[in-house]
Parts: sequence; C-alpha cells; structure tokens
Amino acid sequence: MSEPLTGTPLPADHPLATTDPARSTVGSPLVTAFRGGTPSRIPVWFMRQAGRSLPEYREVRQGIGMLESCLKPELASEITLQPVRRHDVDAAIFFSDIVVPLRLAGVDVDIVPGTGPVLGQAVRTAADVAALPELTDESLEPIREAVRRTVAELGSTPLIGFAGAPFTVAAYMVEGGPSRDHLGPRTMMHADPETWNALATWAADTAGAFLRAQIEAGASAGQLFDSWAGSLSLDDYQQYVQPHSAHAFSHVRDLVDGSGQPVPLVHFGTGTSEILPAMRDAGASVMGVDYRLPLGEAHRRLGATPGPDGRGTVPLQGNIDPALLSAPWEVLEAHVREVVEAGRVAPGHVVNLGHGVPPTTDPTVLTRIVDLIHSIQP
Ligand code: 1CP
Repeated sequence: MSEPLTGTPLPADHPLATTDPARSTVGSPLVTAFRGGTPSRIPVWFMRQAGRSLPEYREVRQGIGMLESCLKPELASEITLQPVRRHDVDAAIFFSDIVVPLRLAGVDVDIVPGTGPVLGQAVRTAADVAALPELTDESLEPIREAVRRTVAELGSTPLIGFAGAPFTVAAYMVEGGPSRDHLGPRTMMHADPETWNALATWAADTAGAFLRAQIEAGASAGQLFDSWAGSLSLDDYQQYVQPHSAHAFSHVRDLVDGSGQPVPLVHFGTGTSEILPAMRDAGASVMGVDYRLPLGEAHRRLGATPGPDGRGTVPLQGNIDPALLSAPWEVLEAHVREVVEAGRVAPGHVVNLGHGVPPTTDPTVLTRIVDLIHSIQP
C-alpha cells in the first residue's frame, strides 16, 4: 500500500516526519492501525474525550465561553491534553469545534450551553451564501499555535485534527442552529441546488483549510465529522454531499510523511450504515463506524465495493455503544471484548465509541476500558 513520493512533504520536524524517536508518531499504535499494520497494543481513544465528563475540564472552563476557550491556544492545548494524562488513551483529539473555522472567518456564530452552535442569521439564499466571508490563512494562527503547544507535550502520542464535513456544518448554517431532521439543508439541495452547491463548496473549503492548518502544525491524522449524514438517502448523499466531502479531503490528501506515506484520514458519521461505502469513496483511508452496525458487517459492506484506490477493505474505527458506558461493568466489559474481537476482521482497528462520550459518563469507567483494551493481545 506504499504510494510514490509525489505528495507535499510535511515539515521535517513534524511528528510524522521527524527522526527523533521521542517525538515520532509513525510507529505509534494509532498510526500503525490506521495504516493497516499490527500495533504494539490495541489503540483506543474516545470521541468527545475532552469535555464535560471531566472535572478538570469543568474547572478550567469556569466563566469562559466554549468558542473563547477554543481560541485561547494555551487553554485549548491544556484541555486537549487532560484526557490523555488521565486515561492513557492512544491519541489526543484537538479541542475545538466544527464551527470554530466559521467564527474565525467572521461568521456570527456562538455555542450556546445546553444547545450547541447557533448562528446570528441562518444562511438560506444565494445572496446569503455570496455574502459569506472567506477564512484567511492568518486567522488560523491560534489553531496552529494550540496544535504546536499540544504536540510539544504529547511526545510520541499522536494528535488527531478534525473538521466538520460540509453537510453537517451546512446543516447548522441553513437551520441557524441544531435540528432533528435537517429538513432545511435537505430541502435546499433539491429546491435550489445551485445555492446548496455554493454553500457546501464554501463549507468544504473552510473545513479543508482548518484541517490542513492542524495537520501542518503537527497533527498526525485528520478526521472529518459528518455526524448528521445519516439523515440522507444514498442518492442524495452521492449527488449532493459526497463530492463536497471529497473536496474537503482534497485540501489535505497531498500531504505525505517522511517515507512518502499519506496522512491517515478518517471519515465518521452516525446512522451511516446504508451510505458507508459512499462515504469511504469520498477519499478517507479509515472509516469510522457508529454503534448501530457490527464491525464485521461494516467490513463486509466496505469490501463489497472496492474504493478508488482498488483496495477492497479499509481499517475501521469504533464502535462501543455509548449507552453501555453506564451499564454494569460485566455487561460493558463483555461488549468491549466483543467489539475488539469483531474488529479483527479489518486490516486495522482503532477502538472508539460509536459516538461521543455522554457528559454524564463516569470518567473512571473510560480509564478502565482503556486498561482492558490495552491488556488484550493485538
Ligand atoms: O461548553 C461545552 O462544554 C460545550 C460542549 C461542546 C464540546 C466539549 C461542544 C458544543 N463542542 C465541544 C468540543 C468538540 N466538538 C470536539 C473536541 C472534543 C473531543 O472530541 O474530545 C469535537 C471533535 C467536536 C465536534 C462537533 N461539534 C461535532 C461532531 C462530533 C459529534 O459529536 O457528532 C458536532 C456535531 C458539533 C456541534 C456541537 N458543538 C457543541 C454541541 C453540543 C454540538 C452538538 C449540537 C447538536 O446536537 O446539534
């Protein structure tokens, strides 16, 4: 699966390029599994591992707004590191949000406690889209600064950068805030496809620049969150969404490490059982699987339709059911072991949740899961 050295090399001091063993992430369990190899231990991290389940997070966030926290490099870095220190997870996920690049571009958006992202004005017409500000490279400096500070502390533990996929971000923009069925964007793609395509192109370029800034500054992998893609039919996904997600990935696909290997790219959404192969075809090298689909079945579905690079199957990430985090330990342990065993069918498996950590989760349970997974033979 080695690719020729045709890409854009990462900076020589990048964790995927450095020859310093104390800082290199190339041999880390996460990067090894993402690339389909056998890791020294089974890697695990948790979506939303930073955040409200941790008392140390609630402590440092006191009196500071969510987006404000994301834009203070020292604080964003500290919050990113907290779950790595506490749980010994195999990766840090950059503490930020899918709407941070919107705020950096100058869009009137805030994260309202208990609600989520809310825009001052919904984006619904061609004129609204035409008036969207451009994300400049300079405005991404607080992101690069936070990433640099974080990787300097992480040593050989990789940092995962992320962005929101065009559909999920556009869903917030069209609705003006969180919604259940995402009717607004799903209507727009049929009723006014030109405006939809312009909005999704803007969202793809903004996400791509945000992700590229994180990877260039030191992240060892990138994940595109299309959390709400599961509300789409396969036809709608293929026609109106997949090209834009592919466009977002195209912003970072050229980046290669010291030996010419591409940076691992993960694509994740929820309720995506029917569109999983189509999501993979947007250009990720690893597929996130939510808790609804057993990993063996995900592997079968992905193998049934070889991707653009001709490989029939891809490494998987997932898929512990977050609901079981509050079940008795014996029940949870059996489930975790089942997920680990199911993951062995894939060329590589990174254990994660099938969606984010619920805020009510007892953090000691997460640490116990990490210990359990690390005790199992890879
Ligand atoms: O004050 C707070 O603590 C706000 C809660 C919070 C946090 C901790 C929000 C608001 N965002 C975040 C951080 C965050 N968001 C991270 C980094 C932390 C980590 O993973 O450890 C990441 C990767 C995200 C990405 C994100 N934001 C997604 C995709 C992932 C997913 O969970 O599906 C989505 C959909 C958002 C929007 C968003 N931001 C915040 C909330 C509560 C929501 C969801 C709102 C809704 O239900 O529509």
